[in-house]
Amino acid sequence: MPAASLLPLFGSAAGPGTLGGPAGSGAGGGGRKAAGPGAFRLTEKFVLLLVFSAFITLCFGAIFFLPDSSKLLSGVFFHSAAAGGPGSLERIRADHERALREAKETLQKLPEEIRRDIRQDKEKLLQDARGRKEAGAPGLPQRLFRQPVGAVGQEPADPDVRQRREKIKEMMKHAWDNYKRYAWGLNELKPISKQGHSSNLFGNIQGATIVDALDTLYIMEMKEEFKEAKEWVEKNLDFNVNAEISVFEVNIRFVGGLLSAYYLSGEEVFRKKAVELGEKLLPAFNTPTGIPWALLNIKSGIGRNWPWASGGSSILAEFGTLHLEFVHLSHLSGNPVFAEKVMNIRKVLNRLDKPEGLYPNYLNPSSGQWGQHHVSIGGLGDSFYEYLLKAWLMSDKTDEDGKKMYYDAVQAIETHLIRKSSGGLTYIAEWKGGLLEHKMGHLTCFAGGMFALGADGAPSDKTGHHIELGAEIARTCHESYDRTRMKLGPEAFRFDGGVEAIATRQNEKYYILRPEVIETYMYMWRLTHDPKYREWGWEAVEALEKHCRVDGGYSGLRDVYNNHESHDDVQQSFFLSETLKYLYLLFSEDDLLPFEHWVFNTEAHPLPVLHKDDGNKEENQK
Ligand code: DMJ
Repeated sequence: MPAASLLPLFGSAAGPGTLGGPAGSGAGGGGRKAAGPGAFRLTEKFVLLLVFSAFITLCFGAIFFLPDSSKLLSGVFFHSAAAGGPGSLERIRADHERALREAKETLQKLPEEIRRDIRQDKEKLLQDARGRKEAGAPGLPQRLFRQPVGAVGQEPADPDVRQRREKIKEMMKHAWDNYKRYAWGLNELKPISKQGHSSNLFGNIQGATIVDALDTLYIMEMKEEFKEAKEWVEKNLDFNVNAEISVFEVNIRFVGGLLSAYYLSGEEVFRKKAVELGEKLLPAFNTPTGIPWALLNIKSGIGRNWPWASGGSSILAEFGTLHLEFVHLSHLSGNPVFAEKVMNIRKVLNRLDKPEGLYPNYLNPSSGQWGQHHVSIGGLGDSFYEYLLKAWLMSDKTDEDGKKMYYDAVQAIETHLIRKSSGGLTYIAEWKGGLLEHKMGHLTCFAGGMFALGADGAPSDKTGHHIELGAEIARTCHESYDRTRMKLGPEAFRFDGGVEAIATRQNEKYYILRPEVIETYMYMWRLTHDPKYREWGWEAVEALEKHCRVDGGYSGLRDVYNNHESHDDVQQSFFLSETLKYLYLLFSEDDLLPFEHWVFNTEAHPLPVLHKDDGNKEENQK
């Protein structure tokens, strides 16, 4: 309210005649008292009135500039029951007196007693915070947990197989114990220098190995370890950090790991953390097309793409590998937004023309146009294809769109990318603007398992063919291992210049404990029960033990063709989540995480199939 409009009010309430009263009798001053108020001339009265009203205006105006003036005004001018009512003055006095009393008491205490009180107050605050955490995330619907079929399996009947499986469990223990000893709470372990290792993929989110390993610990029945991992998640896994993260990596390892841990154990903390993290990832989709950014600051919500990615593009294998986790986030939170975001990615892709029916690895999230025409079933492309197939399987085979996209893509891959070497090895080349590069990455080896897994839904005359394709890729990838000195495969191998399944460039000779070849053995074993896949898996176990195992855990190798190990000193978190899990499953019975009830995300985190007769129809069709 403007101060000027208040002046007449004061004028009429006090009246010029009363102005001099109190002033003359008390606080006025000097000569005025002697002269008396009645002695003022009209001009003096007017000047006095002016000065006084200016003073009142000033005081009143100042109220509006005091901090939190609204509260002050409501207290001073707008007395109401809500603001405290007539009793509020007494309450303020009582509060004031209590504070004084407490201060006096504190001053009388010994320093040790004061310290103890502070400690107790701190502890209480922590307990309250923990209590709030356990109460569940606000807004999460109540959910009755039913453990999906196959979260635990039977012991292998064959004693040799049992023994081999035990050995793999011992490897997990060695990897875990050393991580715990030297890098607990950090992202990964440096097994040679025996300290933590951090990669910038997770910003300063911590504990990648713990979250990635949770479900492996669970299925291996390492109960104590699972319990300590769960406690760490409860107390320390914190997403309220100022961190720029890779949306893809955080999704497949952290969201995927937490979802699996929830579905296996039923522990609410994992559901709550998964949804909390999923919400943090949502701003990545704020682009003109809804194709998410690769990198996101989870505090500011600002995203961007890798500076090296063709003209500011997002990467196919990154934005195409969110689907399974995001559908489950909607399922567990009751919030459709997650599924909507990934369904929109599908829509954008379906609207685009594809060169020769192939999906280039780069897509600009602003223009919605493809970047460089580079197609690969290995790095930058791989898990996009995997998630099309698995989205269909996870939907209990109701996601027809995912199914069509997958089988159409495989058709184009077969026509344009799959070739046979003169020595008879089938491989998947890379495509660059129509020209083939006859190179296959270790990452591409996952495709053997994918083709075999998808065989069942392939057009009727193609089922056997897809299984066969899986078997051929498995054989080629096994050759890439067998043709090295250390019997572990290189990062990439070539089929040109007179070589087959061999790395020719120094910077492609490393092995970083990757799982893809073993993953394909596991699928091939489950789907064919051909014993050679277990034998090949066991060869890999022996090689890992001989060349990668060190006192402080497991390390990658710089050159698998060398006579002597040169360790890279990193125990990747996916060694615990994928490599060891797939090995363990290879030597388990088929009733552990059976394919009819579970699909594995690209980091080997099992997610349950949303069966339509369990009332999941809507989830599958979002
Ligand atoms: C894992 O993080 C995932 O499998 C991803 O899809 C590809 N690369 C690594 C393991 O090699």
